[in-house]
Amino acid sequence: NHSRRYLCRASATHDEEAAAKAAAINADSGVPTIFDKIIAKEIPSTIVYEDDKVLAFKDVNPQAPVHVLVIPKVRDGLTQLGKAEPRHGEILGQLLYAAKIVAEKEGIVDGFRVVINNGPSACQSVYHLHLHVLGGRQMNWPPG
Ligand code: TR5
Repeated sequence: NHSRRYLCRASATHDEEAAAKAAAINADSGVPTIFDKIIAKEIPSTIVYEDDKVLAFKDVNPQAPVHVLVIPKVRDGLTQLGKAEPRHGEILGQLLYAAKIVAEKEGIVDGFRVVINNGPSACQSVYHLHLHVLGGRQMNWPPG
């Protein structure tokens, strides 16, 4: 449905029209993203956890007192969860386990939320799979 409007909050503006355009521009094109530069440490980030397969760093625009992104160091086609294939099973498990380690390190293991935004209608803006680990406040339900 190409006439659909995506009501995602853009980082630079809250204007809905600009956000809709940003969502369309950010649709999955398979090109490298800003996260590759974070993995390569060409762009600084506050790393919370790292191993050979996974990197976890603080979100630059936090939506909760704790907001950490957990990403695979090698994207291997995982621009979004919807592109997952059987070969991705191991890294998907490693990402989820890393989310738990992050929650422990950040002191929120008793109450935290893990979110994956998949595609424009879920307001995905970076097309390199990432788990949001959120906590440090009461999380509400349903999410927006
Ligand atoms: O919207 P989705 O689910 O795709 O999540 C992407 C997340 O990446 C957002 O929560 C952004 O705030 C976050 N983000 C974007 C950039 C960035 C970042 N987190 C840490 N460091 C960042 N840098 C250096 N640059 C970004 N463009």
